[in-house]
Amino acid sequence: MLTRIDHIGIACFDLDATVEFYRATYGFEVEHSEVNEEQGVREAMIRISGTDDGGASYLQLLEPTREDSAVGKWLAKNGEGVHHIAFGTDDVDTDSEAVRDKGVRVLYKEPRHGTSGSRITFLHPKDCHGVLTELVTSAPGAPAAHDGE
Ligand code: CMX
Ligand code: CO
Repeated sequence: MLTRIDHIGIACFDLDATVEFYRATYGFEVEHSEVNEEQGVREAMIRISGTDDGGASYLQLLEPTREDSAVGKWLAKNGEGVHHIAFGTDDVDTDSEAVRDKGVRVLYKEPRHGTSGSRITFLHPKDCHGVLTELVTSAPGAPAAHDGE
């Protein structure tokens, strides 16, 4: 079951400058950052709040590591801005199959590696009224998908 907004993905040209904007303007701090080579991103997770199911909501700031990545291509076309939304679930396998059965294109046959050992998949934006939609399940034992390290 999809229980929360896990994060909103925001594409940016300069991760450090964007992190600094969120810190200086709102006081938000980075909880976790990493490079995900498969996705072609350098990313920083900014925690916004906890939720009643033990998870949390984040902004996922994304800087491309290569021009031909999903975020690199999107930035070249659109400039900076909101790139995707991610719903949190405790069972991304079941939920992505259920969505697939409803005729929505799920981009990966099996969920792939996401932030902090989470498992992620994406739904095609053209089947979701223009919104690239991610489904994410936290790593086992993690209270939230993106516990700081
Ligand atoms: N939001 C809404 N629409 C989008 C979009 C986005 N983020 N990205 C692409 N589109 C639209 C394009 O505007 C285009 O529409 P038009 O044909 O009307 O112009 C159409 O989808 C095809 O776009 P494209 O530029 O040709 O790009 P591709 O088809 O090569 O790739 C997609 C699109 C969604 C398949 C690809 O971005 C993808 O695989 N995304 C999933 C992976 C990802 O985004 N990883 C980064 C985040 C990692 C993380 O969250 O951890
Ligand atoms: Co994401």
